[in-house]
Amino acid sequence: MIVEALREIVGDRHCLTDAALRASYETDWTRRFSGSAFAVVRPGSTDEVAAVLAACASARVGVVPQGGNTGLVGGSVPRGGEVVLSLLRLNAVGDVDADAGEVTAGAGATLASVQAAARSAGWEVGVDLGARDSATIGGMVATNAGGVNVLRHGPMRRQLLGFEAVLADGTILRRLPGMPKDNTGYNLGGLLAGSEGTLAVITQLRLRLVPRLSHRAVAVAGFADAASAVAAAARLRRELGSVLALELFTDPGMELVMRHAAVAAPFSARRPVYLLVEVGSDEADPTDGLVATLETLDLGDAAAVATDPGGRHRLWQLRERHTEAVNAEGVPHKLDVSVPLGRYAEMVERAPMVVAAVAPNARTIVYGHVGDGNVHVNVLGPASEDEAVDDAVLELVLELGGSVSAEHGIGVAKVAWLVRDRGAAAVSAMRAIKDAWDPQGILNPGVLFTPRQLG
Ligand code: FAD
Ligand code: 2HG
Ligand code: ZN
Repeated sequence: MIVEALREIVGDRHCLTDAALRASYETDWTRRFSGSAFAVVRPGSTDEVAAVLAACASARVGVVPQGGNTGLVGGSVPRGGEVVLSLLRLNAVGDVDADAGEVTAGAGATLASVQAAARSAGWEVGVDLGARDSATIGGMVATNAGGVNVLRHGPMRRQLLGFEAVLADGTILRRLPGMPKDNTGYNLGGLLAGSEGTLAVITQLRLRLVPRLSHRAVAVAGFADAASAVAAAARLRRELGSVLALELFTDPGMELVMRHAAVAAPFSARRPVYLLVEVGSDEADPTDGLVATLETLDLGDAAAVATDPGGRHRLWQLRERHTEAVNAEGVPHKLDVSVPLGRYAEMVERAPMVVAAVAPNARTIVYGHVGDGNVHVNVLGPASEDEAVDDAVLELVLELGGSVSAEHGIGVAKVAWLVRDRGAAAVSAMRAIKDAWDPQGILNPGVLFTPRQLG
């Protein structure tokens, strides 16, 4: 019955029940999380999304919203028996308002497509990340994605000026004009940022844009240990107002990237820890300032600077292709966490140790957005369902006063840790919001909270 209703709404071609056609929607990017969907539906308009949700609500069928399926915490794939609602057909990117620096995009538009539109009008999107060709604007708001420019422009929530979304019962909420000042009660769009598909299905977004920079330079520098790299990062940030990105990676990670992504080393010397820094300005060229600060760091021949687009891209590949290189080695356990900057070096040094204590044969690769205190701990070796290494790393994060999720979200991967991190009162306040917006619990059951029986 429900399948017939869904076919009627989206058309036969966009209601997939055949196992082979559903497969790519059922497994996540890491291959750690998967489940079978009752059906995959691909609506082509907001009205169709509303009708799909109303049909699923009356049939009491769970719904998993899905954008580019690049999420890394298992929130975009079914747990078993839900309808996957793919937003990829809602991919229109509207005209950029070049005076206001704003754009409206469909939830299914990729970040790369919105970046292209923004650039052609002389603007830039404030958030950038390695999955730009597949990650969607809707998924990025749903996860409140961070990426490499948070220290300059903030995460997705900060880019949000308006939204359109559909509630679990099919009601459409719309507030799209995009006004930087709009104090008319609760900020419902802000609430959707980071809601991971549990409150509503986002269908359109209005984003603020940021100015395009005329000068950019990227440097990679090598250090003897994490503490000196973190100290250098703090100094670069303090002394250079033009810092756009501050990233950290280690030699084992660079080794993997060179092997799997055919990227060349930045210089002949090898060091245990590397820092990537990008500066950018639309006024004076910041390259001289960057070089002058690097010279005071006593790096010897362990430094490389690039100002041309090709050279900058080559240096960025060393950091950006870690995720893909790790995936080429196996199915990783991913712990995306943040700690106060003063504990960052300790986190980088101790993460492999706490992993080794519970899984002596595991390999730990650490990298991250050091400018935001964000560490990505990747562990290869333990079986997907063995959570001992996850628990050991997250225990360390809480000991260091950090957050168990910096930018990827809770998904299904860290549900048990949400209450440990935020406390019972905060989680029950979240649950009250969830129950008010989605009383039957049909939206992304099992994400953020332990699942309840559908109402
Ligand atoms: P999906 O994976 O499809 O979904 C993610 C979550 O959002 C799910 O819970 C889903 O149900 C929900 N959702 C998706 N669309 C909607 C919608 N329209 N309405 C309601 N809920 C929805 N993340 C970062 O933060 N920073 C990074 O630097 C970064 N780099 C990455 C690099 C690589 C190579 C990869 C593979 C991933 C990276 N990620 C990063 C993770 C991922 O790209 C982000 O989480 C991204 O925001 C997910 O977008 P998506 O469209 O793929 O969403
Ligand atoms: C990144 O910063 C992404 O590259 C992915 O957030 C992190 O692979 C990861 O663990
Ligand atoms: Zn990241």
